[in-house]
Amino acid sequence: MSALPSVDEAPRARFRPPAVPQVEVRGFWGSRVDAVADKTADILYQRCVEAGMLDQIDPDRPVPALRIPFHPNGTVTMQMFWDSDLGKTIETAAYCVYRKPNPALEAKIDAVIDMFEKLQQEDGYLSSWYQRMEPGKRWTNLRDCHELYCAGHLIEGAVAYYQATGKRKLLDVMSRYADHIGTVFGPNPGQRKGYCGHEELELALVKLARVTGNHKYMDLAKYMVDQRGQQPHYFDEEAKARGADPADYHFKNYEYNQAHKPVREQDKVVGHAVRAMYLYAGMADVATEYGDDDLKKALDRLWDDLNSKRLYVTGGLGPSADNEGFTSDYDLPNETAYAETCAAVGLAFWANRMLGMGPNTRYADAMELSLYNGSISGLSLDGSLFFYENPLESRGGHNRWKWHRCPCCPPNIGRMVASIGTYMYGQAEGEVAVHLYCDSTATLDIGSAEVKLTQDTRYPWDGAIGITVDVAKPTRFALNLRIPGWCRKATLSVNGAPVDLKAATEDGYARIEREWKAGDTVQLDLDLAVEQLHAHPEVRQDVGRVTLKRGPLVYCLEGIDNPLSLNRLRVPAPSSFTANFEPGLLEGVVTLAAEAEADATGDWNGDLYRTAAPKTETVPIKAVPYYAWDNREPGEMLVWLRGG
Ligand code: FUB
Ligand code: ZN
Repeated sequence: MSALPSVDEAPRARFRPPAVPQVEVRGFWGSRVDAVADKTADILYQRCVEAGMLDQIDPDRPVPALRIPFHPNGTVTMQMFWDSDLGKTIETAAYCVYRKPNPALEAKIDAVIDMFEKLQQEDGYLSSWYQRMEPGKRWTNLRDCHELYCAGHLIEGAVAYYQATGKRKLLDVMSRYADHIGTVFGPNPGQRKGYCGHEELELALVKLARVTGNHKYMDLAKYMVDQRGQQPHYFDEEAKARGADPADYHFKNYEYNQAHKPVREQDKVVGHAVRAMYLYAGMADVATEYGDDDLKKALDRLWDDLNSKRLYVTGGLGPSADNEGFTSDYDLPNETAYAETCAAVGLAFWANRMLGMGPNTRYADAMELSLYNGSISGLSLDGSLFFYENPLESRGGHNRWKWHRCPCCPPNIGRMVASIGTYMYGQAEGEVAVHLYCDSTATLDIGSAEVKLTQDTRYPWDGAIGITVDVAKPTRFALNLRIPGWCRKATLSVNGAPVDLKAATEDGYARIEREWKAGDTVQLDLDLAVEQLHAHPEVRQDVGRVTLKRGPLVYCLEGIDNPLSLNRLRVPAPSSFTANFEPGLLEGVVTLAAEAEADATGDWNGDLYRTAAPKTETVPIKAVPYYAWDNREPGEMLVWLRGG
């Protein structure tokens, strides 16, 4: 379905993700996708309606009153990015109706698309906020008002809806809008030298270019990436043009939106976490498509900064609610962690796009970490309730909610889960890569042929992975299989013959290039040992504490499974833990059980303080995967446990 534009100068293989219809997902992620298809997709639509979004986009209805008051700074209301919430809802619905036909939902989405089509202006412009709520103000405040961000999410929705249903109305609408944006913004005389304060359009334009085969959208994405942070600063000029003082900015400097300097000079992940992740994802797409090593170098500096100093062990990120983002190095508070669901989803976007430049498990490890932990923690197991913040410790008061005034996270986690198959594989000229293991069947495009790969596995509960190859005729290609960075012991065989993993592995991927025949089999066994992780000593909140991890899953203790207040417990050595699959618990999870030590309280006789150290007692403890917490009765939760 997709026409991949080629850029002749690009020196290396470009790995593009398969479209959702190319991957049939079963197993662990299959049941997550089913929850989204069965529940979340309808809920998202319904909540958007209840919020009043359709009143804003439907040109046949009277212009509605403002439903969400402006922020005290006077420039922003969450209502101005309702188009983005609808864009993500359309995207989620697209993937879901492909997986499980849902004619009622599809009809509702078709009606929403009709509204957008009707709303679109002659020149292609499309924004329910600026056309209906703030007419005459378009392109006056890109810094704050999410105008191009909304365009980006509607483009992503359009691409998904086309790929999943074959219906191209929204794709045509959004192509016209992108054409319009391309006339307004760009390097030529008379064009605005702008870009959005909330990144998103960049990565969306790459998707649009890939699906339409129209390279000008890619060029526009590249332009916006490279224009960011240049002088004279667009946000300053734009503020002056609307009669505002550029210094009168709520966030004081442009680190908040990663526009403090040109992106190729940036080396610290700063500011608003979701914005940062979306920008880096767009940059990685551009670096992939243009074979741009200079941009990749900047991305690798940013990658190292995030991964060595600013990332939660769960793959969550952005500790502070003040800027919804980053603070200082090693500042990773647990109980107050903001760690927005969208930010972890954004990290999966970024990591996935770094893999466009070639398989490398440093990126896939982080993608897997955020997917299995800090992202899906944001969605209840049944697909009906959500987290915005994903703390690593709770006294019991942090619980899932039905909706949020700022509903960015529910459709973000919805679309990510429903499109999970696209993260599992990469396809390039003569090559395929398996980034994630999950029971699934993928039909991949290697240029000259189609390759079908069927994974048979219970991963992440079990590390045994069988892969069967299917090709129409014997075909030479390279199969790149990820050996996760966390795995201490792995074995690999092809058609029963062992492969020397050390010799075959580069950047954490075993590369097997040969002529493959239908029925060839690969067996990969990954050891899933229980491990204890320690944090860098500068992370003050985690000193003396450990986290339990098994394979890609980070574990936590919940009050409901444990006899004492969680901070009284001290965990024993990793080898003392037994891993048990419990089919009836939390939709089937491997739990970790051990005997822990605890500070006894029986002999305190009403004292609050005393000179004698507490006595020690032994108690059984049980840990569950972090993503599954708060799916039972509310209670305590702890990721960083006191070490033994
Ligand atoms: O501003 C749009 C979205 O709302 C951001 O990505 C989230 O952090 C939330 O502020
Ligand atoms: Zn969010």
